Amino acid sequence: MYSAKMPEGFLWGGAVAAHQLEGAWDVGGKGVSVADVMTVGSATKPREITDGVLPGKNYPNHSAIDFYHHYKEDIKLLAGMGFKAFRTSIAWTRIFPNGDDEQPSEAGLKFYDDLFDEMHKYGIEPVITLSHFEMPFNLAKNYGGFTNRKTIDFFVRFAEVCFKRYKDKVKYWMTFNEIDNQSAFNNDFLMATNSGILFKDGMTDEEKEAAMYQAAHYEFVASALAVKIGHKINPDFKIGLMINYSPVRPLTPSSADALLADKFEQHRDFFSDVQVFGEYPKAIEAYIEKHCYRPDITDEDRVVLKEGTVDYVAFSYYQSTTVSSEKVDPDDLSDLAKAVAVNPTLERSDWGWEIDPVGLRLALNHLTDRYHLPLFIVENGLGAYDKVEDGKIHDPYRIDYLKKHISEMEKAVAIDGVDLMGYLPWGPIDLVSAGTGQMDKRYGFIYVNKNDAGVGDLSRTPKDSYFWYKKVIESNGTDL
Ligand code: P53
Repeated sequence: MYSAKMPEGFLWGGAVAAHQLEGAWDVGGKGVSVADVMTVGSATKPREITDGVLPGKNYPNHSAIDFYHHYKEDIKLLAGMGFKAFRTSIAWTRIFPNGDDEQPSEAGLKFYDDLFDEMHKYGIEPVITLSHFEMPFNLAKNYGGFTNRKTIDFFVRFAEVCFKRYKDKVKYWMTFNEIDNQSAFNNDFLMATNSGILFKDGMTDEEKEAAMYQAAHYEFVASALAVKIGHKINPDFKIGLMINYSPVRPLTPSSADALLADKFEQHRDFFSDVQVFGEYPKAIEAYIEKHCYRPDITDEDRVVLKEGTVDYVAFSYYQSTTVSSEKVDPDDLSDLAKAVAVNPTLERSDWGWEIDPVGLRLALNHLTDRYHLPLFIVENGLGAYDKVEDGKIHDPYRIDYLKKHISEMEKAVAIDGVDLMGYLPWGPIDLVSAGTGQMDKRYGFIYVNKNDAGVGDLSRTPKDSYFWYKKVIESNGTDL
């Protein structure tokens, strides 16, 4: 298997999000977030988004793996693999419980002070997402989330408080996690997690798409303002965007499929285009115009977008996307999901996610060619069922997946010259799945004893992959 030494200072580590592991959902004055009103689902059953926290429902994020009370033990275990960096998010509702509060909560700020100190004790660099699927529920329910211009101010206030408080503890920031997920504007889960939009029954697809373009625009402005303020607070900050990147390819060699693949990619890349170039791509301006969506975009907004462009491009990579024009006209991209086809050359995980290591090399090349900025892989991995046998967890499938992806990543760096900041695979310690709310969809190097029903003593056990990944880091990527 191909391997190459990564550059000096390469950030090996892992990535999580506050709401998926902290638990303690109402401790220290924390408010209710959109993640707190999502029930448990499964590979086939979507999570339900309830109107507030209702009795008798199973909300897995409420307790998660109780990282809030176990973080010292957990950071120590991660440090045992030689982690150089650890990505997590700051739960917005620990700092501003309702989102529109005048003053931040000291208890929330203190928790992250302690967490970052603990990481620095082991030489682990924090990589921090400001908004990772956990907007205050109050902003979603009573303000319409990011469809409301006021939410820009609430987010910017939150960002500014965090930048000021942690200016000497955190250098690497990201504004919005996977901001491009909402391109699937008729998916209730993705709209709630990205933008705090809770659709009312009976809304048409056109109304949903219009809401998405408006929310995305306000997020771009909020992100650009945060970048500007952050750089003033500490000029050494590196503030990035974050997308869920999936290289798109045609199912057949037909020109219709090729055109569709390009159009599909345009509709997803536009989220990163705006944050890197500080302006909307022509194709999207034309699309919005043609569909008469007319989002509120002011001249002043356009100046802000230009002034607040990002320092680097962070992305998650799980799978590539294959599209077919059989059911979709490339001039009518109102339902991107309908264009997606099964790629017959790839295997799939138990949750139907296609496994495509070479897709990661393609992603690194595409993003470098398009943006000419440093890249950062801040998620990658395989969600899988694990079995405990005699107290041990043998997970060769996870090692195999990661090994192949790291090898392709190393080709992109060593052969293709990609400027890559680091590799932070998803969920180094088992946590609650975002998509399904399950515990049994596991990504971790560290097993956490808790199942989908919420049963287990929360004990932590290193899996075989733990010792394998330690070797990879120790050898700076040469010993796969
Ligand atoms: P889970 C959808 C598509 C791709 C990535 O996902 C996604 C989602 C939302 O589920 O989420 C990212 O847990 C996200 C993480 C999430 C991870 O991928 O559904 O940034 O919060 O946990 C894996 O298996």
